[in-house]
Amino acid sequence: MTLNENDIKNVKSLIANSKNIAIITHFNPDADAVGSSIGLYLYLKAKRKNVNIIMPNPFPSFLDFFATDIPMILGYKETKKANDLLLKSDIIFCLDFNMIHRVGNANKDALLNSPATKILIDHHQLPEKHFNILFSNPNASSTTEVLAHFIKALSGKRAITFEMAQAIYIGICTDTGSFSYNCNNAETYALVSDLIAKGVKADMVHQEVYNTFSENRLRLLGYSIAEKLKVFPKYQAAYICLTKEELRQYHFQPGDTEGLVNYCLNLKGINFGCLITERDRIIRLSFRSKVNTFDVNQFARKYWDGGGHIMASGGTYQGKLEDVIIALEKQIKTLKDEI
Ligand SMILES: [Mn+2]
Repeated sequence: MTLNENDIKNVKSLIANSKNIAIITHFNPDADAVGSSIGLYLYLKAKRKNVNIIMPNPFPSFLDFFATDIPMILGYKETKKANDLLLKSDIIFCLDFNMIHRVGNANKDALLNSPATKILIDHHQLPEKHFNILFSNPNASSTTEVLAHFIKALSGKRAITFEMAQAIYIGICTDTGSFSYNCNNAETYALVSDLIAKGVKADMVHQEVYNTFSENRLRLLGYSIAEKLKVFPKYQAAYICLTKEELRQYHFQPGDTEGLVNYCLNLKGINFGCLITERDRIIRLSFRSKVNTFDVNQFARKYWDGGGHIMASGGTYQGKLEDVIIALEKQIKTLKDEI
């Protein structure tokens, strides 16, 4: 991956001349968001910069094993502090999102209005125009992969420490579903090889990330598949819908439905999967598709006020769950013609 040389030069001098740097990522941060924030934080700290991570809301607890020692400001809770930091920063690094509103309502205006230079490091398609310098590569497996190349371009391979390597690896590993999609690029594996050489224990990371379910989470998974999976073979589609009440019964914690949507695609002949979850004030939808079938980024943009990647996207709806189901089933029936 080659990053624009002028942009790198520019960023190098911006960092050298900066006093305050903020790092912000998207609301409901996933492992790539957290990994890239921590990787960049550690890099800037090593350069003795005054840097703060603003996490819009808490990240899933399975990431605690590598993230607990890193100070973070919770944007939705410590809103004033977070927004003051955004407004007085010289540089704001925006990681793993392509639209300002993805940071959440508490921080989006401060981010938008901040006079700081906004530097995007990301892998989502079609970033908004509000960013000043972009390192955006939709072909990359993850934001942490782009970040690794960014750090290398600025300071060389040796600047990546073990802790940074681990954070980078976690982003790649989770955003590719443990190397099962978005990972046909030899360069990704060359990077992973470097990360392993830095001391990353891939087996240990895998255990921490995938084998730390609570009993409730595992039972919710079983229930979702046994009772809630709806399959439309004729339309190559399947979905799972979980109500607020069902989530409550299984003592839902953030992250508990992570990966659940992928089970729809375990079915032969099913190329489109969706998970609907009814939250407190909003209904969330996640979409997945198999390689070379449907473009769920377009689907989410068109119908559900969302977006993401070709094979993984999400959207939201404010209103009744029944209406979501009626609309989705209708859309499923026209999938082939429309996408
Ligand atoms: Mn990502």
